[in-house]
Amino acid sequence: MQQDNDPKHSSKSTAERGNLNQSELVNQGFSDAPVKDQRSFGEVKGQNSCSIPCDITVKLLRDEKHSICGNLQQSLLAFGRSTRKLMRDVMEEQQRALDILSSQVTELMTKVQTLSSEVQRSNTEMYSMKPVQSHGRDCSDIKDNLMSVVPKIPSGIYIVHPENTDSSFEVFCEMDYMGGGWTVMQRRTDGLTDFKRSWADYVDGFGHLAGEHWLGLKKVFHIVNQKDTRFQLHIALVSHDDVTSYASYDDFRLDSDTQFFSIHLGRYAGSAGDAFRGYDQEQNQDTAPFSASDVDNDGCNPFCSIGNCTVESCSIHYNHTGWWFNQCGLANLNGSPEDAERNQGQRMHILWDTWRHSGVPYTIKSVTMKIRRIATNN
Ligand SMILES: [Ca+2]
Repeated sequence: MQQDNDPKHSSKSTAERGNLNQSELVNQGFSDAPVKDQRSFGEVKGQNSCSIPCDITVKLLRDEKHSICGNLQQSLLAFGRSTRKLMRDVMEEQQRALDILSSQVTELMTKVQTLSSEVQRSNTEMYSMKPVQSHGRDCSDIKDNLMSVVPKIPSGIYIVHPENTDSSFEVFCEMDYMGGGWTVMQRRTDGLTDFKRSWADYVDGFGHLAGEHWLGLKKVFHIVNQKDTRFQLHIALVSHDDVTSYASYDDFRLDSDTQFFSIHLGRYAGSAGDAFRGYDQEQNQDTAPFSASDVDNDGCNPFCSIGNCTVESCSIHYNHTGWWFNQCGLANLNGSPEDAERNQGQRMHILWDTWRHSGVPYTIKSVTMKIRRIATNN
């Protein structure tokens, strides 16, 4: 009680109360209560004890509030800055990774380009190894020229330059078969080359010389029309059950393109029958002009009756192949070697209808047409 009466003590406790009031008011200051209410609160509570004028307290509190808010704002700003920096760092890191990746891709692309140009270069070198000079006028001429120099002449692709022409071209020469010197003008073995071709293709030739091909009517014309030469034609056939046979003509030549490369054949010899001439004049293809699916010289005008079919175009009837058709006839060596069924009335297969076994035509799986010079007595 005595302590309470001590004015000093009393004033200290008043100050303490004032401090207490201040801290209470600080708590209040964080509330959104209007300043006016705070004043009335201070007035009520500190009517006898408030030593600091209330408006100063309010000002102090307001300043403190502003400083806390300022600090908060600063912290928020700093947080925002550090977040942005973090994001920037992450993005920079990703960009660096991307840069490394893209440079690796570029490096790989360069390597691929180098490799492909390397391959191209070696291919070019391989092709440029082929001789550019012609080896002779045709395969018989090459054989005659090389015979005294080389003990054994290999079969393969040679360059020929027939007499009285301004063109050189590649041909396949068979140097082993029946004495050699054969220029291959057609080969059908595996069905990998498409023989459904236009007139222009049959004139120029197509396929691969080492495999299936048609040398081309123009090139064959140049070879067989050289001065003081005669050519024989040899047709070698193999059946699906590996029986072999042949048909040979002791003279073979073609007319020029203005006569649609009409075929002219000499005497026949062989084991496969003379399918070029057939059994009667109507089937005879000797002297017939060449036909293709887009050039019709087949003698079916307006149409022929083949079996149960009415045929306007033998080429289309025979799977769009080119041949010296005459009312179609019994020969078409440009058919397919595949053992395929007849398709929609079309005849797909290689045809040499005079080659028969017990009256049934052989199914032919491969054929080669080759020509060779005949020694002339002039
Ligand atoms: Ca016709």
